[in-house]
Order: sequence, then C-alpha cells, then structure tokens
Amino acid sequence: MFDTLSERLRRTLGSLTGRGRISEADVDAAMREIRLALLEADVNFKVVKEFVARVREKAVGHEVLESLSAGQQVVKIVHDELVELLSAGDRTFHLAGNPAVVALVGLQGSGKTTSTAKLARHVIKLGRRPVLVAADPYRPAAADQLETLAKAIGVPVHRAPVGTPVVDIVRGGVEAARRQVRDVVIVDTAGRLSVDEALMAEIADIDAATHPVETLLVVDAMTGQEAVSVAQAFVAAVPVTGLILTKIDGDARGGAALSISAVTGVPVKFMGTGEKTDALEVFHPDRLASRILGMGDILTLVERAQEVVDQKQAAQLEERLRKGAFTLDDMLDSMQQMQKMGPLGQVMSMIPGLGGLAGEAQAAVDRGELRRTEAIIRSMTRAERRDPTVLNSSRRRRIAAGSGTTLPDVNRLVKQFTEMQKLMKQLSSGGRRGALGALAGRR
Ligand SMILES: Nc1nc2c(ncn2[C@@H]2O[C@H](COP(=O)(O)OP(=O)(O)OP(=O)(O)O)[C@@H](O)[C@H]2O)c(=O)[nH]1
Ligand SMILES: [Mg+2]
Repeated sequence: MFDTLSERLRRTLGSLTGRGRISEADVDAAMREIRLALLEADVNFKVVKEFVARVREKAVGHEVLESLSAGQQVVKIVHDELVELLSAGDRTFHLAGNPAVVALVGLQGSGKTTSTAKLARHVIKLGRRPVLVAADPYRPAAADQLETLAKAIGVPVHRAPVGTPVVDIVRGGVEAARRQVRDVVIVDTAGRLSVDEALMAEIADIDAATHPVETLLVVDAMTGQEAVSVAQAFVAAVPVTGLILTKIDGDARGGAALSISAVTGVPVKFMGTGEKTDALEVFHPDRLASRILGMGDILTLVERAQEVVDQKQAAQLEERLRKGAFTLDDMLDSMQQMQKMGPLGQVMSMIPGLGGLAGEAQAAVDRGELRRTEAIIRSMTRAERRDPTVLNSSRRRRIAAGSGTTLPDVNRLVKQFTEMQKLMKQLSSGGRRGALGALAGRR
C-alpha cells in the first residue's frame, strides 16, 4: 500500500543524505517534495501541513544544519515525526474482565467478521480462550460466515435465531462464555451502509449492557479519506477505544492509514494485511514508519520468523553458517522456511536496505524462479549438493534435463550459490552471522 509514497520519500531523503553539508534551501526543497508525496498518497491536507511544518522547524535548527551528518539527522527527524503522526492515545489491547468483552463495529464490508476471527487467533496466542458472538440478527448468512471462519480455527460461536435483539444476543454470548469457561468474548456486529442513528443506538446498547473493555472500529483502508470521515463520525457518537485498519495489503495510496489517528485521536491497534485469518498485525507506529522510509522492519520480520521457522533447523543453519559450511541443501531449506514467512516481496520490504529490491524479488517469484531453483537442487545428488565444484558439464546437463530447466538455468544457480557462499563466509568471519545474514544473502 505504501510503495509509491515510500519510493518518493526515499528518493527525497536519499538526496539529502548523499551530500556532506546541507543548507536551509536544501531542507526547504526536500520539504516541498515530502509535502507533495504525502498529498499524493492521499494524506489529509491539514495533517500534511502540520507535519511538514514540524519537520522543517526541527530540521533548520543550528545543531542540525551545522553538523556533518545533517542529512541523516533530517531523515531521523522525518522518521520520528512520522512515528508521532501514527501514534495516538493508548495502543494497549486491553483484555481485563472475565470474560473480557471486545466489540467490533463498523460499516458494511469493512472487514468486521474476518477481523473477529483474526482477533480470536490473536487472543489464543496470548493464552486466552475466546468465544465469538454473531450479533447480526438480520442476516443468517452473516452468522454462517462467522461460523465457517471460527470452525477453521477451532473456536466456538454463540448465535441466536433471526430477530433476537442484539443486546440479548450479546448477553447470551457472555453467559455462554461463563458456562464454557471462556475468558474473552469477541462480538461481530452487523454492518450498515452508512453511519446512521439506528446503528449508533445499537452499539450504545451493547456498550451499556456488557461494558466492552474494547470497542474496536473496523475501517477499510482502501477507501482513503472516506475511511477517515467514517471514523470521525463513529468516534463522535460511540466510545471507540481503538481502530483496526483492514486491507492494508491493497493498492490504495495509504493516506487513510497515515492520517486516521492524527485526525480522530484514536489509536490504531491492529492492521489487517490479507483475507486469511492469520493476516493480522499488531500496529507499531515505529515499525510502519521505518518500513515506509525503507529502513526495514526487522522486528516484525523476526517475530514472523519465530512463528513459522523451525527453531532447531534455524539453529543448525546458523551453526553451519558460522563454520562457513553452507550447502545447497541449506539453501533449499532456507528458501522453504523463507516462503513460510509470506510473499517474498513483502518479506524483503521489511529488511533494511533491501526494500528497493522487493518488487523485483516478488516478480522473480511470480516468474517461477524459486520453483525452478528448487527443482534444480532436487535434481542433484547428495554429493553434488554438498560440493557443487564436482558439477562438470555432463552433470549439469543431466540436472537440467532432470529438473525440466535449461543448462544456463543450472549454471546461473551454481554461480549464484558460489557467490552467496563467499558472502556468507565474509559475513560469518566478520561476526555478522545469524538468520539475518542468511536472509540478506538470499538474492
Ligand atoms: N485483502 C484483504 N481483504 C480483507 C481484509 N479484511 C477483510 N477482507 C475482505 O473483505 C470482505 C468483507 O469482509 P467481512 O469480514 O465480511 O466484512 P464485514 O465488515 O463483516 O461485512 P458485513 O458483515 O457485511 O458488514 C471479505 O471479502 C474479506 O475477505 C484484509 O485485511 N485484506
Ligand atoms: Mg460481517
């Protein structure tokens, strides 16, 4: 979502860091660029104006302009102000109470039902036992949709016959939680086409009857500034404690995500990054700011890696890396582990310095290059995988035929691997070993 903005900001800031001394005029030129980039990304104009003014004020100070690292310092100011812009209120996800009631509200199609299931997975990871409540008394299909999602993740759903008042459904859900010894109740409410009084009254009733510890407003980030006005209307009418921004994986320009907290004063607590129930990220302003500025997002990456990567295998890999004994088998392993972490382009965009390569890497995946690489390695014998120097041309031809690729494909892979091995040796002897070295050397 932030690709275009990110590219423009990186180019602008890159021109600042690329030189020794910078002048006030340089800062002003950069600020003009940043202003345009933000406006084009559909960030609220008032937010842009204030943001640029704050950055400029700090950047033209004596200490900054007169230092030798002025360019870098301006980048840091932009980063810190971006973090500030994305941070509002208390971002803690509260789960006090037994059961803790969490209500999801929002317009039709914003992603409430999907987010309900995603949140259920999230609270399970926190060691809690959720029950979901289908609080849509108008469309039985809505409860069916929630049930399907819940079944896939093994979580019970409380539902009631069509026509049951919403408050009664939610109360019933709280009772069901007590009966089944479940300590979190996540309520999926019915959507409306627009912000209307009936909807607000319904949410207020749920609030009065069950005192949710969190009332999370689900907004579709793809709708741009519309999302911001919808959020403003909700926040004015009901006690919203946080936002879930969905469809961050889409190709909208990102302005909504960047301005919504600044405009409403309500913190974003989660981001939806895909249709599947595991596509939910806890919102970290500093990480998003770094990602946008191309500084990578190592923390998210490390967390994701911890979730999907086999720790024992990773430790073994690290050990072999340290000894400089990285083989084609390891390459195959790490490729497979890497793919479990998500689309390669997305993963790369989180690694500092590799953000710019993300698009190209994803394109390579889409062209089937990873699959070809896998096929080639699988067509080698164990001895060949351990020591590719034995690969003479007849062996290479055999491998090409066996993997359904061509001789140049095989040659290219062997060359890439040899270069990678060299790089690994340098990294490990330089002390920068570990999973990150392996990741960074992937391409
Ligand atoms: N790409 C993407 N799609 C999403 C995300 N969240 C939800 N969706 C999709 O958006 C559509 C609507 O999602 P729902 O969860 O049904 O939305 P809802 O708010 O419950 O809709 P109503 O109950 O009709 O008001 C579905 O097709 C979801 O798969 C997300 O983070 N990324
Ligand atoms: Mg729904």
